[in-house]
Amino acid sequence: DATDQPYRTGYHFQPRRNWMNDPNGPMYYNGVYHLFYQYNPYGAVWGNIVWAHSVSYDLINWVNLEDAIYPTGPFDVNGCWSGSVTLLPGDKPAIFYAGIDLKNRQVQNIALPKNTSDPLLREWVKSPHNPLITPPNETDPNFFRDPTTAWQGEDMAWRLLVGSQIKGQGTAILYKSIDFIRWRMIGSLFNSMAETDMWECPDFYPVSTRSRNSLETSDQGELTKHVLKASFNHHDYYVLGNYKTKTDRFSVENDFTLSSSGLRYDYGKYYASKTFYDSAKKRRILWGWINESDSKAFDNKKGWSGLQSIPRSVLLTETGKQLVQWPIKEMEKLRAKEVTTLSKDLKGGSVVEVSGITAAQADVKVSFKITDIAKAETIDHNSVDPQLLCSSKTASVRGKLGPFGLLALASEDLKEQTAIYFHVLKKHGKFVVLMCSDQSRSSLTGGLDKTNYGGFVDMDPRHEKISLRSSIDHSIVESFGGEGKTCITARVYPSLAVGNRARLYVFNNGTVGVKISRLSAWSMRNAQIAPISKRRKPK
Ligand code: DQQ
Repeated sequence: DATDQPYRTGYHFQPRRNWMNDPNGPMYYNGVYHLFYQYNPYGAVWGNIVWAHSVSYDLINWVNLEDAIYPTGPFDVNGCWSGSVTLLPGDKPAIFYAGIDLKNRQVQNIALPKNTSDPLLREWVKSPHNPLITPPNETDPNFFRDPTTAWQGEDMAWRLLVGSQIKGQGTAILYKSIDFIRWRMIGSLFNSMAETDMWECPDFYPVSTRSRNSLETSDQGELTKHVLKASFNHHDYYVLGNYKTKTDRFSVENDFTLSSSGLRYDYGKYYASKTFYDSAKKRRILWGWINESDSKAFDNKKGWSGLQSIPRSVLLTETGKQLVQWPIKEMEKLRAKEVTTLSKDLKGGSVVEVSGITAAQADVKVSFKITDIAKAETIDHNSVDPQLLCSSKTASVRGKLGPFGLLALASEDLKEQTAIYFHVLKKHGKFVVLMCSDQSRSSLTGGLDKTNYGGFVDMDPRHEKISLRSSIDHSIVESFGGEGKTCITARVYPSLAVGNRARLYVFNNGTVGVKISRLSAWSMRNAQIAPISKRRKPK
């Protein structure tokens, strides 16, 4: 009931109760989308980890099935951690996952469908060869997990990566196999100069440099780049580079950059993500785990913890320098009532309500036109970390060209608000667009993590409109700046701006006016997530 559970979402994927973390082995198979995820069947905190399993025809509405993978043998008795699906020739899905074995070592195991003619693939059988990959001597057995989807080279051999840490440095180890059973270690795929924690949940896939087509994981056309994503230090970082299976060498264009001026999928809360190739719609889809920013005690009280992001399609930008992400088209089926404003001046110092929609469960798109760019404030210090800039230039600090944007999940008196906004600044003679998500006033409740997030949007505000899409869903706001070039996700727990008391505003707290070219906002319907049909009895 919504009054008891004001923070449960309407159109994000979440189980009915308990803890959820990483998305695992997403796939499209025989007309059905599958999502597995790290799940604690017995509580709202991390522990007792199994692979829960849900299926969907449209990636929006889901049916929860029985847990697919849970501890059964010495190779996974202490937990079934993250992993991926590979579609083997003859269209046979194989799950590769990290098992925590009897000695608490991390080992890599396989599970196969019991019966591939079951359209829902409800039962999975562990391979008699488990464990297939055990930690090599040079790695700590506590840092060896999260196998990727495997890809096939020109030599027909399979490759996959396992996340790891060697001598205190995060890395991904490449393995090769002819038969998908015996795996040989090749070595680190790439040695980063960035000093990081262990690389969790690596993901490695090709993107086309030419078209808006997506590529299957083994695709090796000429016009491709490869994306390597790794999760560490609380974020999902990626690099782009060239990779060919002939040499298995990955030559990168950039290195992981720890500051928020580097490439990240999302500059807010977003972790342990994974992509898959959707052969039905020929696109690559990204799922990410959005964790809570409240306390464990609060999670126990509400009985659940963790969301999945809206599935996003991923492509390379036209410049080829970064990725763009966009909520999958199917999301728009949930749009109900729409309100639209065209060509409107937004004077400096104004706050205008967007009324007529359900502001706690909405989708909003707005684009701003800058008419007086000469007024942009200059920032000339050398190292500008956008996230730090956003924590000093909050939504309530008066600027010049900015802050302007949206106040989501706001109370009528504006005491509570999650502000997603832009600043146009001049840095070393060039115009830059800063995007921020300011949680500092998101709730009157104490004990919450209200860190502000930020990133730059790679665009030219002299010629392009500055666009923002925010998908608002009770306790989550996923924002896409510059048509998906810069994404920021926030988790918030307002105390006043709850349910039909929540409001949405467009604001400009700069001294200079900007123009709203177009603003459209929609009420969003609920996605259907049907209850579990049958679950194993608690231990
Ligand atoms: N979560 C899993 C691990 C992974 C981590 C355990 C990332 O396999 O490294 O639940 O959130």
